[in-house]
Amino acid sequence: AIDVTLPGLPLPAGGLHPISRVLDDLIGIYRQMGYAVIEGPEVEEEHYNFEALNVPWYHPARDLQDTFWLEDGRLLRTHTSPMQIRYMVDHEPPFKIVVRGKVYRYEATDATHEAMFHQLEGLVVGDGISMSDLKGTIAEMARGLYGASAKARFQPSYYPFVEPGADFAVYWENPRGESKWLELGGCGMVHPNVFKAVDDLREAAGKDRVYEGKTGFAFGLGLERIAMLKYGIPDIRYFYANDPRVIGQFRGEL
Ligand code: TYR
Repeated sequence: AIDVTLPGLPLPAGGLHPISRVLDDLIGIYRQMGYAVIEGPEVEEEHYNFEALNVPWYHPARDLQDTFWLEDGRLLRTHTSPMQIRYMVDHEPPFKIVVRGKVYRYEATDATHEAMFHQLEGLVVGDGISMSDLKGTIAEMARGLYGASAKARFQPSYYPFVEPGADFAVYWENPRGESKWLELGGCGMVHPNVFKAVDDLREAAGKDRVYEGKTGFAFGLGLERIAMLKYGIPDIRYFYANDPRVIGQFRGEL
């Protein structure tokens, strides 16, 4: 006989991958600031991944070693920045967007490098957008991630698609009271050559040139480092090895 009053067995539950969790946190922070969230193609045209972003053929970032090329001349995007171009060709300012997605680099893997990883890219374009708007935005993200006392720091850096450009770090304190500056990503003011490349593409598509004279900022960061630190995951390769001893720890907490 069946005792229908016995409690049932728990159903096996899935769980969100640590990268999904970090992404959800970040997207929540940016939605609160009024950003739209978009995605784009992982197979990309060379022109969008490089030239239109002011990365000429002779730039070291173009080193063929870093890029997965397809036989038809397209490539796996090396960053989410080509979506800056695609979005601006299709939309007029003002706007605030973040782009989420996978990116690919042809390089040896080790504890901190994977051939595929995730980025979140931001782009804000309008009139009179300044570097202090950018800094306030990154500081707001830092507070959203690490609490009200979190700080953000900028250091001058170079990316062809911004001028001036910077790397940003956030001050991070863990529950044990240990703290350090965590380098998260790059950012800067959108380079005029990028706006020009966008207007050229728009003109070729029969659209108005609306970007020359606008101002904007952009930023890009990787999600894996944030997740490694947050969840104490020592090796980036663990995220995608599908080892149940790792991902099983994220079960049942949807
Ligand atoms: N695309 C850069 C990278 O992958 C990150 C970045 C994004 C830097 C936007 C600056 C910027 O404005 O390394």
